[in-house]
Amino acid sequence: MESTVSDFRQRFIRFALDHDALKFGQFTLKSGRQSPYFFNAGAFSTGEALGAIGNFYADAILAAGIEFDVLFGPAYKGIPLAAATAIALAERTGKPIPWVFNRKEAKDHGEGGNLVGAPLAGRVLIVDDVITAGTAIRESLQLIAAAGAQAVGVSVMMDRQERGQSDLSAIGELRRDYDLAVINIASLDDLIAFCADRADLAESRGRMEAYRAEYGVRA
Ligand code: OMP
Repeated sequence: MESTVSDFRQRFIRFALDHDALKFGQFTLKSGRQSPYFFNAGAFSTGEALGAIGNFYADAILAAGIEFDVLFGPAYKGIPLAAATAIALAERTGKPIPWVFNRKEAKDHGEGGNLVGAPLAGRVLIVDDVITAGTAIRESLQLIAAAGAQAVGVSVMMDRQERGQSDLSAIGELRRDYDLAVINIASLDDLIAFCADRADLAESRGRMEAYRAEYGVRA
C-alpha cells in the first residue's frame, strides 16, 4: 500500500521505533498532559544513530529551503542534535555551517559566559528535540533576542501539534509572536498516518487519535 507520509518522514518514524525512541503507553508530559506516546531523543545513544538523526534534520532543513547564519542547540538535549545537524549539513552543502550552544549555568572563569561555539549573531536556526506546548522553544527565543540575534526558525524531530497557551497550536503561536518558520522531521499527523499501514499499531493509533481530539489543533 502506498503511504501518505513522505519518504524521509516515514523512514524517520520507523528508525525511531527501531531505536525505542518512540514509545507507546501512558506518559506524563512537561505540560502535565497524559500522552499515549512519547519521543525520547536520548534513545539515539550511539554514534551511528546520532549520525543518522543529523541526516534526518538535514533532510527536513534542506527541504524547507530556509536561509540561516548559525545553528543553535539549546542545553541539554539540543546540543548533540545541533552538532550532528551541523556535520550533516556541512557534508551535504559543502559549507562550514557555524553552530553554537548554551550552558545552563554561566561560567565565571576561562572564556566565561554561557555560550559556547560560533558567535550567536545574524539569522539563527534553533535545533531542538520535540515541541509540545512551546515552553522550551520560548526560552531559546529569549536567549537569542538577548544576544541581539534574530531567530528565523526552529527545527524539531517531532512536532506534537498540540495547543500552546491559547487555542492556537504551539507553533501557530510561535509564528504569530515571532514570525518563525517551524521545520519538523515528523508530526503527530505523520505518526498517525504511519500507524494506519501497520495492523500491530492499530490500538496505539486509536489512542493517539483520541489524544489529538483532546489536545491537538491544526496549525
Ligand atoms: P514544551 O516545552 O511543552 O514544548 O515541551 C517540549 C519538551 O518536552 C521537549 O524539549 C522534551 O524535553 C519534552 N518531551 C519529549 O522529550 N518528548 C515528548 O514526546 C514530549 C515531551 C513533553 O514533555 O512534552
